[in-house]
Amino acid sequence: RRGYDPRAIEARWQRRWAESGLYRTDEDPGKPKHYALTMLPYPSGDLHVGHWYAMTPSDTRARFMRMRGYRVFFPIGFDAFGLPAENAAIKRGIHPRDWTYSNIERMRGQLRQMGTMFDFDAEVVTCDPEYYRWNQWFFLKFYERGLAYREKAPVDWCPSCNTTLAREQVVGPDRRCERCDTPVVKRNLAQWLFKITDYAEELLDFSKIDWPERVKTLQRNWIGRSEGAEVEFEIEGYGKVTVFTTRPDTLFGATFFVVAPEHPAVERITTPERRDEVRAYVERAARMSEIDRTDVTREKTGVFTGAYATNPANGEKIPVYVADYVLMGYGTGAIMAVPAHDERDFEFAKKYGIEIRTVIAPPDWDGSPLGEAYTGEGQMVNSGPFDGTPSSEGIDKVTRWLEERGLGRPAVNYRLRDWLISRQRYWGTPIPIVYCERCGTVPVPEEDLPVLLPEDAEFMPTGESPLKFNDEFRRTQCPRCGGAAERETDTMDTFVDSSWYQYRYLSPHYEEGPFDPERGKEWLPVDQYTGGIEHATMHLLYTRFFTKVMRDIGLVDFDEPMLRLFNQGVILGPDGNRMSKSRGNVVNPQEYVDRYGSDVLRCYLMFIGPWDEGGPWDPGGIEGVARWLRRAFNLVAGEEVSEAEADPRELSRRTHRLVKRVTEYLEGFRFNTAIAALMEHTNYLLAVKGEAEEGEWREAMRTFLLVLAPFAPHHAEEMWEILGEGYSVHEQAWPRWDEELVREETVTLVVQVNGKLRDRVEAPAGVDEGQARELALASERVRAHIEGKELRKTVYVPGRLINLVVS
Ligand code: ANZ
Ligand code: ZN
Repeated sequence: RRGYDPRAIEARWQRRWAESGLYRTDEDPGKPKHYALTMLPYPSGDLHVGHWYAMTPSDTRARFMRMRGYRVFFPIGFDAFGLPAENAAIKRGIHPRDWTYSNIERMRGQLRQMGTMFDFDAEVVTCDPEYYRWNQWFFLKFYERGLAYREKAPVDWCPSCNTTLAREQVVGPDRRCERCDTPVVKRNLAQWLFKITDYAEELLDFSKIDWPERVKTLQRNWIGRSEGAEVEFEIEGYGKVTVFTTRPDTLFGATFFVVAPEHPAVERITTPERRDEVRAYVERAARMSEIDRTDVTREKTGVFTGAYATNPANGEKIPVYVADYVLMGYGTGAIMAVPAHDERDFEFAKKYGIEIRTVIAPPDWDGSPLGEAYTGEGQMVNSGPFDGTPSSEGIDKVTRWLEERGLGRPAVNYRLRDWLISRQRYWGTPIPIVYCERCGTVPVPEEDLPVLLPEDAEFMPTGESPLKFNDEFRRTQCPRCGGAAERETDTMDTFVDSSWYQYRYLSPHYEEGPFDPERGKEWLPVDQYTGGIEHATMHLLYTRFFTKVMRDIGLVDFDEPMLRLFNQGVILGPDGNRMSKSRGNVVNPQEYVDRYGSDVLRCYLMFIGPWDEGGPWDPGGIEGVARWLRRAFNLVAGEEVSEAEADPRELSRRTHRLVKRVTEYLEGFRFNTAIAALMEHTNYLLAVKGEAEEGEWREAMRTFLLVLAPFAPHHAEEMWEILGEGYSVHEQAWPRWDEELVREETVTLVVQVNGKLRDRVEAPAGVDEGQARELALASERVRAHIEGKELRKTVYVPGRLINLVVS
């Protein structure tokens, strides 16, 4: 018999599992497939407890599916491009490639220590040319279909560091530069974008996926669909300017007109005497963030352009303002302002003395001026031929009326913007485009991919792409005419990499396409995805978009990348805050792995609370879990028996009940209750150890180890071997249970006080002494006999009788 040394046990099994290829993906076509995917980590240096929290429950679930008879694909990889590598290069003079690959090397070892069933043969590293080549290939496919285009677009710019910033470098509610704390401004640069807006409507359809309501709501709001109308207003001496409105029923109440500071009409409509003021205002607005501009609590500001627009409904001339609360990126960048029925317009009109004309009467309106904007429904008034029409009908009626006169049309508007993928960064995928003086923008031919990222680059931030300063990279020949040309020097947003990595896992070295279609038929789509909710509106939206484009290209024949999604919560540091490197409250898993082993850490993380809620890290809690596994181990190896009384005849029933519970909990991702059930069962087993009939005991132990295996894979394997069951517990079928046996049966307990029968109570089968005592003490009749006396002891005959000895 071996002693209990979890670290030695774990090291030994990890070696054996690797040698025997236990976790090589099962390709048995006779089994149903299950593709389990956990979000791939960024190779930041060391795995932290957050990685363990995300990955090990996913592993438990994948193991469970495997035992239930599925062939399971459970891969892992590294999301390896991105800023931290470049920042390390700037700070410490290490090449981003060296920094990244050495981190990956270290994290690979740490991943193996987790005791997961990851198939490491499927590993993908997104900064490998054999991976990013396919980012470039996708770019070309998008470009062919008009889904990749170049446009001047505003980017975040730090005026002090003199560089554009990636989204994650802009921090805090007031949007400051991560490095120097300077407020970020917008700057117009020519940028590549992916046309995700073409798929806005389809992305709102969640009918084919089983995803958490929270994620769907976040995506729905992010896409932000609004129905309404486009209406054309004539601006004197300029021409037509279109507005988007959700309230065409209020058209007669439009008493002024507003264009965004960036609106192309601004320069031309502004009268000479207003020019200086307007220009100064436009410049000020350019320095502000969008968040500030849309902050509803901020005082509204604007300037009159000197121009007038004609309200197409009543021919009135209304003043045109420039105001920063109107954004260029939404709708058309111009609005008809209806102060009586829009809060922002109301505030603006009050401030600048503009008429506030009620056109929708509130239910009990007496005709007097409104004290605040009325945004509800009501009857149309002051609206010419529409007077008396309920506003809900007015929306359609006014739209049709405008359409008949060629002044407007129904319109749908989305908040969603196209996905800006250009980064003025080194450590990313080069965009496969060449600019030729004669031929213009020329895509790199497919057969010339990959466009390799060159080794040497200047990392110091200058505001320009580092690749711009690498002549060898930049200067090239035009693939079309052979003349001198220049390469695009921006790289791609790393969210491109993670938009399709689940496909690459299937055949990481495949050279004919992004993935082997034969493998795709075997495994796609992903059946179960797990990861954090913080990715709801970026990664999880982008990967849906990519899959729809892949479908339209003919690469896949389904619409959604991941059928089911489960979001884990966050684990909090000892200070109660979200664990993060910047807060300095991270817990290093290594310390705990060294002390207790992986199984204890895995089980502890699953035990701390419902997985979708996360929970606080409590070092005391991990002790308890360590004790549990040690006691469980003693079931097969140690001397330990429990003092507690329990009924050995309940062994079979309780075993079946355990199987049923753990199965149901695992189906629902309720790892914490599953572990609680395993703990309770362990206590029971210890209490009846040595009392049960041998064959029955062995059967019960086998079953216990089978259901323990997904949670504590090393312990279960070791105990399985000690039990003499061979190798490996992880290749066994998940046990079944007998419904008949698990039905909560009750027994009748005889309750005595000092040996005299006083009552009979109903109790669940398998009731233990503590529960029996509680039930007995709850009985009125029993209490009448012990009142004022002291309970000396109880005598318990399991499932039959309890005697309260009092004096
Ligand atoms: C007239 C009007 C009257 C409006 C009224 C509202 C109430 P959602 O629902 O978010 O789509 N709007 C349009 N484009 C804008 C822009 N670029 N910047 C700021 N505001 C803009 O909002 C649509 C409404 O927001 C539009 O309907 C427009 O104001 C405003 F009683 O038009 B409304
Ligand atoms: Zn050319």
